[in-house]
Amino acid sequence: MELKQKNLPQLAKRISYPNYDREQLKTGIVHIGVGGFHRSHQAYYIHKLLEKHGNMDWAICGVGLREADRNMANVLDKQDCLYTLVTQGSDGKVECEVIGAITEFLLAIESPPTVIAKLAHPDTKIVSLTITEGGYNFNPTTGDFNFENPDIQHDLAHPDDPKTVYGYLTAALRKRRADGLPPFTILSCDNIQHNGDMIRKMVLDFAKKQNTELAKWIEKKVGFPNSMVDRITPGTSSEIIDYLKKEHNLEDEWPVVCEPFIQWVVEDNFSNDRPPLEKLGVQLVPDVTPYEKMKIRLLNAGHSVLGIPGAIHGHSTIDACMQDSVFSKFMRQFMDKEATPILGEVEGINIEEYKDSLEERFANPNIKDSLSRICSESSAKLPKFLIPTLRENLENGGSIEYVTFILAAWCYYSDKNLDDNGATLEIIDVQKDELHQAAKDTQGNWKAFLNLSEIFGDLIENERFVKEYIFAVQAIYKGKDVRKSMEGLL
Ligand code: CS2
Repeated sequence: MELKQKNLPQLAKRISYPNYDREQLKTGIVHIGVGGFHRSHQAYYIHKLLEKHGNMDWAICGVGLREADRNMANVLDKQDCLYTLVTQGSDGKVECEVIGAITEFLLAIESPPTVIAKLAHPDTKIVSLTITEGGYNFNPTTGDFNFENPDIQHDLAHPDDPKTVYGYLTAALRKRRADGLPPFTILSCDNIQHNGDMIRKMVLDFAKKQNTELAKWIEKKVGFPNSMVDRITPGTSSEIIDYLKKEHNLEDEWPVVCEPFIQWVVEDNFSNDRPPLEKLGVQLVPDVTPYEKMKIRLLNAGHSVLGIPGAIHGHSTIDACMQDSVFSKFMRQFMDKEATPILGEVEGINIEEYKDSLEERFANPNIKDSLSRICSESSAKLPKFLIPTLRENLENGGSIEYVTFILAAWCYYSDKNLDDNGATLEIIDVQKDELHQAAKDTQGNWKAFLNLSEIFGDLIENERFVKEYIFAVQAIYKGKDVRKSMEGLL
């Protein structure tokens, strides 16, 4: 049976589906960047709101800005924007729910004016984003907005026919202002510390170039709450599509798998109405800083710490790394010795328990979170997840050997494209070629990779770090066994 609104009543009892009238919903949220994570996290919270609290104003309209979003557009179009969320517990418990919170999806390249009109519609109160760590268009060394990006140049020249998120947001805000409407809140849900402050700075930098009056209005009126989001969501595998077909006679072309754990901590700084998120267990706090730092520096960093050497060793998933005691010990020591000392107190959270819970979540054998997903776009992730920890420890005289080892392993990974068994590694990174170029001279010049100043800044001038880095990179290249080199640090 195809997943469609009209077929829902025929679903097997074991699958729950929206009990609310989707026809009656209003779109309060436009979300840019609908992938697995948005569908397992924010859309799930909103689904619960619609289901339990009968609040009909908060349906989501998804927007895809890239050609690559066409698949999502096609699938959601066929399935009345419905999809199945399959929650996999570590005890083998599986829960399947059809989520109905997304009611519309717009592929921006098909019709920019339709997207601008949707964003500028009076019902739209929030524009949320998951555009990935690399999607913010800033120069990692200076932190400034990158005006050299040709799409940005295009958007400045064609304000009514934009391509980038900045072009869309400002076009819609301009229209709202002209129409006498209040602005929407811009809510970033990416794994970037101070994600709200970051998107605010970028939007304002862009808007100032375009229209100073508009920029002033945005500065005064638009709320950009910082938020911390969390739910491990691996890529969708063909196994799960087959499972739904076989077990439940349900044909869903793009279901989402996730873990049971879910968390959202948001600053209560909305410039327009917001849904009563507190009723759903979302934590609304005055300052999200300690939570986001804790999550990014432990969970996201922990993923990269397992993922990069794990891929080189030949592991294929995070849970496989966790079953390997060298990897799980290495990760815990990284957390204990390098990440924890710089975190400080997090109100209401016991960091030791938090780390224990991360170990359990990572070890969930039913979440086959692939290392190719974890290692993808490391050039955008590591400057957010790991390098700040290194810098802070360099400043404080703290331990740096674990982070440094991972950066050295990343060099090897970018250079060789091979795992320790000789199998080719699939590297997914927009900077793949630059990374390879920098890494390939390592054996003639052990520091070569550190010349990537966009990523490493001035670290190549730090004597203590460079010494540690050369030690690690030589051990990895000469030892030809990354696992053994890790063992040497335990
Ligand atoms: C992962 C995240 O992309 C990554 O490297 O660490 O996607 C992680 O699974 C989520 O942030 C969990 O909330």
